[in-house]
Amino acid sequence: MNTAFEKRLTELQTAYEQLVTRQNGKEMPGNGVYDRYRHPVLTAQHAPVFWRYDIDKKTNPYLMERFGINAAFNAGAIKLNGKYYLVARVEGADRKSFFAVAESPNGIDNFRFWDYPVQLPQTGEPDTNVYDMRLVQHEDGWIYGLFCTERKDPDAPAGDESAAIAQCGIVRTKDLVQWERLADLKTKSPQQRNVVLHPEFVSGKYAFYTRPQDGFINTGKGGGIGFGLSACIECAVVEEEVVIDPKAYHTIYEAKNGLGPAPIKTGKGWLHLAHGVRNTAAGLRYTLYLFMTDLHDLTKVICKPAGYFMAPEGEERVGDVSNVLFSNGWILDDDGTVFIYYASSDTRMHVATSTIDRLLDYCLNTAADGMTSATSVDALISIIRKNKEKENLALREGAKNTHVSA
Ligand code: M1P
Repeated sequence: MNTAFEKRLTELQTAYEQLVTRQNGKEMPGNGVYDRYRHPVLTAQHAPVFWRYDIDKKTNPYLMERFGINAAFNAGAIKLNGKYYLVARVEGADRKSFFAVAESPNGIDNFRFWDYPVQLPQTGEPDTNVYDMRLVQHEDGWIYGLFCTERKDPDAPAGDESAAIAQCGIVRTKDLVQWERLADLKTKSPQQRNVVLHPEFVSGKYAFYTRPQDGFINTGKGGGIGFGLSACIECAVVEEEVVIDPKAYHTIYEAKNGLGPAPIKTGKGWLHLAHGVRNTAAGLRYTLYLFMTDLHDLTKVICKPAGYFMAPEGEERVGDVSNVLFSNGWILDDDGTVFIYYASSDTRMHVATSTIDRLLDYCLNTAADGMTSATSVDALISIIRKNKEKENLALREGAKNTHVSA
């Protein structure tokens, strides 16, 4: 007999299947640098029915949601054995984030969460909340996951229930199934978020990109993307952080910035994706930008186009923390395609695709920020002038040809 329970279950399962099998397509015409896609690739609704519901008529006769999922965002990304994986920050209705692996055959749609979320091993000091894993296939043979571990600030004044300490947790795996927890990264900074492991050894050491900051939200005197080395990964310590990409007045990263995924090695330098934050009357605005560092001197920025590479658009602008784009995962495919996984407004995951050639062209041939309105106008005028000269030349050629044929 098809009871209300069974009918509702069928409806839930049908809606889920429709969502996870929905085909994605490029939004045309794009800007030539990258292509956005019509649908998000991962959302709270991608959580399987058997996560959210106790599917038992006896214990859940109304088939109510027993575990609410609020959001799926800020995912690390990796391709393994021909499949595309996101290790997403899944946030429950209880505000706790955890990691869950979602798998797709093509990187742009059909992402499905694995049956179980990651059961993250703990250190002696348990995490209250964990988020934003950066996955790195390191040349030492391990896949590392660096993430933010957050715990209540023990020095918070009585009554302050929001002061927290953020630090960098480290796990490693070979298969995204078994995870080994290592000691948290130690640096001199009171707070660390957005820490990324460089994929290669540097002078025989592990190299970290950091984001030193004084407060949980505000960077204070700290901030900027830092860089430092550690001889050991099992008990990683960065004694000295050099800021390689500082925050700067009147830019899209004037309040703070942070590295996204691990950089991609190219023939022309290391390609980096980062987020920049500025303050506005409507609150913080997070956008994404690209820059490159020297192949041999990782602390030397060799090019950095002005402004943002991607900013929130349309529905991306709205969510739990509106006006935010954040990325901590990208995949370089064998054919040169780059899958850029980004989250919008701390709510959902999207993909944009480009190619390594296009991203290099963008980085190497887009004007840097001249830091004043006048230099921006100069940059614009040089493009207009070039186009006008070409247009005039074409008109002159056309007139000549008409003259000759007449
Ligand atoms: O809410 C926007 C982002 O805020 C933080 O990033 P940052 O440390 O650069 O300010 C992180 O909590 C991130 O998860 C979040 O998306």
